[in-house]
Amino acid sequence: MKDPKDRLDSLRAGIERRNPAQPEFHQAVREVLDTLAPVFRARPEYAVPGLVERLTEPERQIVFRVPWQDDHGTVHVNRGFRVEFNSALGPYKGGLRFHPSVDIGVVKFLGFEQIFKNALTGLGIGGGKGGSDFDPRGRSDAEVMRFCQSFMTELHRHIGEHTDVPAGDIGVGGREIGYLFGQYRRITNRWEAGVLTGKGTGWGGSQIRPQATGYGSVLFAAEMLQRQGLGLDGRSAVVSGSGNVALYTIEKLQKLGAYPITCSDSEGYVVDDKGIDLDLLKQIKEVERGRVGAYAERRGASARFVPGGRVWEVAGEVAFPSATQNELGADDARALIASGVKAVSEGANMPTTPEAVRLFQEAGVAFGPGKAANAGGVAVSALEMSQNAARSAWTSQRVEEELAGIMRDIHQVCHETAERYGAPGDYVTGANIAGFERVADAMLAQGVI
Ligand code: NDP
Ligand code: 2IT
Repeated sequence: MKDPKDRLDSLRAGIERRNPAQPEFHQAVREVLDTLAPVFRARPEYAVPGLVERLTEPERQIVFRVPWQDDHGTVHVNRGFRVEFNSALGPYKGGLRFHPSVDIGVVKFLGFEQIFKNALTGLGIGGGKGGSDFDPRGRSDAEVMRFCQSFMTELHRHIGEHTDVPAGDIGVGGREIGYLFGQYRRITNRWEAGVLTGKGTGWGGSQIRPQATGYGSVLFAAEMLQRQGLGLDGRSAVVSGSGNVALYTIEKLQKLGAYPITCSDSEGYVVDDKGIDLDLLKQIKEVERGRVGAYAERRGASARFVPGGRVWEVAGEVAFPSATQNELGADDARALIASGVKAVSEGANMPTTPEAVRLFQEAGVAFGPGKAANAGGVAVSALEMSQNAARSAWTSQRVEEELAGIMRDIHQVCHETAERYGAPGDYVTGANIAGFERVADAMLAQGVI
């Protein structure tokens, strides 16, 4: 029999041939397949022909036209996507991303990651992702509303509380979920709260959902540090991004006594020697929808804005890439390692390039991959679905406790799985294999579909 490593390599080559011009999808697939050889050796039942082929081929891919009119009456045409990747463990679940860089390859990479992440939560959710190349930046509320209504006019026929449950991601937050939910309700004439998550708390949303991804990423970092006998208290932290995930990463770090000193957007980064003033940053980002450059202008002498730079130039003991894919490369990793970084927790999806991951691991830096470290967001989405199904609303305290328990469990299963397969401390291998085992077991039990 062919060695599993050779077989996985030739499967990967075939996947790349069949899906040309999708570099992010190739990267996400490769990162998973490169860690699976030990599990194929130990458990030959996974080596059945067709399993990996099915796992890497979405169950359904929907691409549609989204026409809308701006405030001047000009018509724009965007492209909408929903990739329903795998429903072996539950309804497709995953966010919607509105960003000009979105194409089918990006949505497929995110959907593929989501399968394993959602499996790690243990909450019975399959993997999916969607979005559009629409750029919400600089658009009025009315324009965003018309875009969301047009997007949902097509999407509504594909989703449902037992079928596919979208949520937010880059460019999609509470405002967009509101407009999307309104249009879904109008078209279907149903109060079907569980069709979307990330809703407002007054109309079916869960407490702590906006905070959950960032909070969870910090909790995951705390677990990794604890394994090394270390804590977060008093540690300097570098955080990238200034959106939903970054803001609540900073908030949780401050609550746990750490000292976040950076944030960023696509124009550059801010470093604040006194530590980020979160009220000011939230005012600029959440209320004014402004840029981080404005933070430095208003904060005074302790902060400066570095146009075009990357936060990883700043020394920090813990690092939280929380903006977008491939934002932390090999040179950035070398700089962080030289500055003495102890742990890296991926709040974003695939923000660290494969070479940078390898450098961190070789240097003995605890590295939490996104599919484990940022799973708190989708986990609380699943808790929102539970509350919707029971027509109940949990307290913040209850949701926070559940989130903490889920992040602890995810850390534990990743750690144990890595040890079991001879890779102690390698959370990438642990997360990929633990997620894979859960999905593969369900797929094998449910037959060739
Ligand atoms: P937001 O839209 O709230 O914020 C995105 C942030 O990342 C902004 O600061 C944005 O800057 C920056 N950014 C986005 N694209 C780029 C780019 N191409 N280059 C440089 N900076 C960029 O999104 P979220 O905070 O929700 O998402 C951040 C990351 O976290 C994404 O990878 C997402 O997939 C992941 N994630 C999100 C979850 C959630 O619950 N929201 C759950 C799990 C993961 P700018 O405004 O200049 O574009
Ligand atoms: O990448 C992600 O996990 C998300 N954007 C959240 C998905 C969700 O369904 O809450």
